[in-house]
Amino acid sequence: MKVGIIGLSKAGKTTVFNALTGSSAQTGTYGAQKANLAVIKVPDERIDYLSEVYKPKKTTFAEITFVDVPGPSDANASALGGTQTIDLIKGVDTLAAVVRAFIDELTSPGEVAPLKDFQELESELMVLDLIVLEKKIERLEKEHKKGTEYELIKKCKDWLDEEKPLRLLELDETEAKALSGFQLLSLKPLLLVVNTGEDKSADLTELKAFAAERRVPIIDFCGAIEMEIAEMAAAEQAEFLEGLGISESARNKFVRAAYELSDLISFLTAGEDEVRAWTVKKGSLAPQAGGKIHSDIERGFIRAEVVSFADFSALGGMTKAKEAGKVRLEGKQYVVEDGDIINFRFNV
Ligand SMILES: Nc1nc2c(ncn2[C@@H]2O[C@H](COP(=O)(O)OP(=O)(O)OP(=O)(O)O)[C@@H](O)[C@H]2O)c(=O)[nH]1
Ligand SMILES: [Mg+2]
Repeated sequence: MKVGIIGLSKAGKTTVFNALTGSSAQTGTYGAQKANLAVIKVPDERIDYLSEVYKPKKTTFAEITFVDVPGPSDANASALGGTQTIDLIKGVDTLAAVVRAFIDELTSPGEVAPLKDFQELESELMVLDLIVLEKKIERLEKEHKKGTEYELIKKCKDWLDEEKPLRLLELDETEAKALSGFQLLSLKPLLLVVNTGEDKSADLTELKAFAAERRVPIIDFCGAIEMEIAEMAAAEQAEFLEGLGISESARNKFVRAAYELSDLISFLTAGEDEVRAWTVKKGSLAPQAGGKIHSDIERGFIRAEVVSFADFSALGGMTKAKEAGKVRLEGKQYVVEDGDIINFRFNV
């Protein structure tokens, strides 16, 4: 999964990027034109457990790539800056919108208005989509191609004209597929990250109500504090979080929300060579899931040997799980579930 961090100038995008990834990209660099990139391992206690059991040569966690887009070079410019920035966010699967709710006259002066900022950001995503769709409509009209694609694009344009993001438009599978090539921004899953500041004094009631209406999940944390914690060694991190009364790190909060939002689940493979987590869409069938590992598995799929992690850990390993009849043989129509430990049988 690739996540793009967007937000108005000085919202704390780079600070949040550091908090989520443990990077130390420079913050407060007004008008920096460089994007920051980092890959994190998705924390997964099931993988930790399986590694203890199998002692594999290699342990591989699922990964998330974060892109922190540069803020606009000019305070009056649009929130998302220039073409380069827009191209960067077109390539991501999920958007994380950072809004400023911290009050700090020195580092980020001006009114603290998280709802207004979020609305501004969202309008900008919608306007960018409108530009793309209008161009396409014009071309199709010129070529006299007023078929189903034209109708679909018209429907999207009308929706945007009512100032509603495309993610709220009901689309069937064929329509969603037809639109995927346009990389429409307001269609991407969007997660709202409220950068609360140290004292959490900003009122978020209106913002929360609006986000709920727009079906945008919210997480909130203080970017500055979480950034400092993310730079510490793991053992120290836990201690600091507890000391500050923070129940869960920003990274863990974020990962959970992003998986839920994007309808993603993990299945696991375990053996002496490697213990590994794989990310798939909820509802994936066993052969598709196997295809994540290798296209041969999908092509030559025979059966999947499946045991849930819950059964595996409760019974204490594969042998015990087999004895208890908890290892199932599943066919092509099996819908993979989160936490399934799978061994694929295939033949090519
Ligand atoms: N007090 C306080 N300051 C913060 C917090 N988060 C960010 N800042 C400060 O706000 C300023 C802007 O933060 P950045 O993370 O650079 O913001 P940005 O959105 O990446 O900025 P641009 O990329 O220039 O648009 C920096 O000086 C940060 O130190 C916070 O939670 N509390
Ligand atoms: Mg920045």
